[in-house]
Amino acid sequence: MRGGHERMPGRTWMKAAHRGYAPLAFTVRRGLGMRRLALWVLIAALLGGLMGAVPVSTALAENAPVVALGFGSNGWTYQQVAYDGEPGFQDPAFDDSAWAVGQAGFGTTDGVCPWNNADQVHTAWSPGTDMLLRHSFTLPAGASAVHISGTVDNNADVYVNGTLVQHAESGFCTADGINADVPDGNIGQDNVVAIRGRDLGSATFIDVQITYDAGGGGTTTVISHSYVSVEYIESFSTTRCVIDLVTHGFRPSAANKLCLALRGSVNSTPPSYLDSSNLAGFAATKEYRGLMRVPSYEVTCSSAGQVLSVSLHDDSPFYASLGYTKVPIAGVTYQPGESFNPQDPTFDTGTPTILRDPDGAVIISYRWASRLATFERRVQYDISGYDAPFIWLTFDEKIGCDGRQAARFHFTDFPSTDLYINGLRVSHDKQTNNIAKFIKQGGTTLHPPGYGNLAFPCHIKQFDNGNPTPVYSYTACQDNQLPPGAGTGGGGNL
Ligand SMILES: [Ca+2]
Repeated sequence: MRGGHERMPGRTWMKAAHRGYAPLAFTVRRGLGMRRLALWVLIAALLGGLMGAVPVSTALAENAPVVALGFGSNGWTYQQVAYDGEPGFQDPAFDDSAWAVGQAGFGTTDGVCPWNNADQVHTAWSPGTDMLLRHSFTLPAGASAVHISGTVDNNADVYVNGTLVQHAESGFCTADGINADVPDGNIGQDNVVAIRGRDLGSATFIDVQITYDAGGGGTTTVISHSYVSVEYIESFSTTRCVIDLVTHGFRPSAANKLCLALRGSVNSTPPSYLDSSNLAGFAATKEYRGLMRVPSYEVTCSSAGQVLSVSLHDDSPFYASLGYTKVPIAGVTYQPGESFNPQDPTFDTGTPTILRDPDGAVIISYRWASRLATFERRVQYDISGYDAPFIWLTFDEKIGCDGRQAARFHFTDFPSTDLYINGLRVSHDKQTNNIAKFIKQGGTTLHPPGYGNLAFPCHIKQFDNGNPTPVYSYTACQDNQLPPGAGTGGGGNL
């Protein structure tokens, strides 16, 4: 399965995950045991496809400063002048070819201050003069937070690329008086530091180092899109429902009761825009059977294309709800949908799985399954002899260090499902009219809460790079056919 995650042309990108779906594409005629096996195969295949992947730390690593020019460096060009001599020496283009070249620190070795000794002073600087120093230094692309630190006796004007970044007055034997942050806008790859050290008498000394933050050095950041899915029951024809049920073997009285109850639990239509700004408000209406929001993530990659970290880009975290059964008795009440987690703990965990793929990508996955509230489910069973199946949705997203993104949704054909990207509704799949088929998927055994049958797989939709038009859209359940390419790794290019 690893092969499916290697860097490859779009069509087969993350095809291993697609193969993982294939075993779920079974037919109505297969039994419960086969369906459970198929689901197990699905999950095993998905996990198998991610073998070698490891959890990603959600904390950005702190990067230690990198030394661009150390204390005691060689290669300084220098000239000792009278106070204010050689104006313009700080210009990067200044011609210092006639200057001497020496090693820092510069100063006296008379032992006046702790650094006035031959260990730290390598080039002489006479008291009562200005010491002009120049040194070039190179930074990698993406370097930031350049910092100059050091000690001077007595004063110093510090320039980077001709711009004054600090005027230091250190007094007498004061260490670390040079402490300058260089604005990122002042630096490039090739830079010149120029310093006018000024001594006011007695001992002299100056030595500095230059550091930078390589945290951004060569790294790239990919911001993922956010996604929302909503399941809800749309209005439908009760007559057509009854005909469908009776045609499929339900007693007319049972068909009538079931269709009326279902008709009474129709939800309002979800908003056309749904994102973090209005998600909580919509969630509070309880007018849905399932609701999930996958937030935007920030993926930082090394220059070599490997994921360094994943963090939440949004101010809103991941959200998932199993929705509510709307019960129109004595007004309207909303009963929480049943979770599939007791039967399969990989569902409804509340937290998406975030894995780092060896090919330089992040895979974010979540799956939930929800069923009629327990009491209402027992009522349905008493009326019809069928338990209710779990509706479900699986979400898999791949965010590549190369900037490519893909998100795939796999979900049932009942109820209706709307999908949103960055708040905008991009997809609407109306619930099937074949309600009898859906109900029968629950099987003729009344299961305990949290256990039972998953509804059949149906819709597969994949969106690439936030594009509202799916690159892959397939409905397999209407005629119980396999998706194209199922079992061969074909299909979409997640
Ligand atoms: Ca002095």
